[in-house]
Amino acid sequence: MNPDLFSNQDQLPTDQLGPGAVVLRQFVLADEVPVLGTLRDVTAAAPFRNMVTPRGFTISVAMTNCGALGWVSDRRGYRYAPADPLTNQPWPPMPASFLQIAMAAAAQAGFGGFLPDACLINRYAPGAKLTLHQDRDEVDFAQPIVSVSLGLPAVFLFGGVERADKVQRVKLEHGDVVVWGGPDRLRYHGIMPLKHGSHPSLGAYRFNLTFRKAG
Ligand code: MD6
Ligand code: FE
Repeated sequence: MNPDLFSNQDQLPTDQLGPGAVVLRQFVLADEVPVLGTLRDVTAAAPFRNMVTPRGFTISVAMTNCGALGWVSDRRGYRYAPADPLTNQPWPPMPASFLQIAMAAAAQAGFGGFLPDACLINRYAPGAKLTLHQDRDEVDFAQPIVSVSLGLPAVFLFGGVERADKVQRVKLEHGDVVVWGGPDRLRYHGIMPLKHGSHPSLGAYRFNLTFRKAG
């Protein structure tokens, strides 16, 4: 890692996690108020729910989506779907402010022209975790992923392309954005169990927005 490396463009620190993976520290802090308001509106329209895995385990992270496609998991498998299975209605549209952040972060990380059609919204309560996994339900692995952290801090686990590869531990805080793609697109990753705490605007939760070009 390269702590305290400052980008020319916005003077915010960045950490390079790999040739195609970077943490843009505090990237959304300037937009925090509108983003949090929009997050509330979206999650009122499509509430958080705990999905089950194909094997029948309940995922500890509560999830919802916005955009043309939403990531869903149930006994039939993992996939992207155009409608919320709770209502059979389309997911809430991708808010312009979300799209703008995702496109700007991708461009700053060297992935110009990123146009996400899916935003998975994760909510972690204390103890919630995400075990090591690869993101491979998308059609085009040439497209990067943009991941926005809000609320309580978490430890992001960043492994290699094999499950048994050594894992880096990276603290992600409110406003940080991880962009990854290219040679790092299929690296294993996860989130350690969330620690208790209270964030001034988001309380006892961590939220994560993950933007993808899914279809
Ligand atoms: C999270 N993130 O940060 C979980 N996946 O809550 C992910 O699983 C993830 O941050 C792909 C790319 C970036 C990510
Ligand atoms: Fe992931």
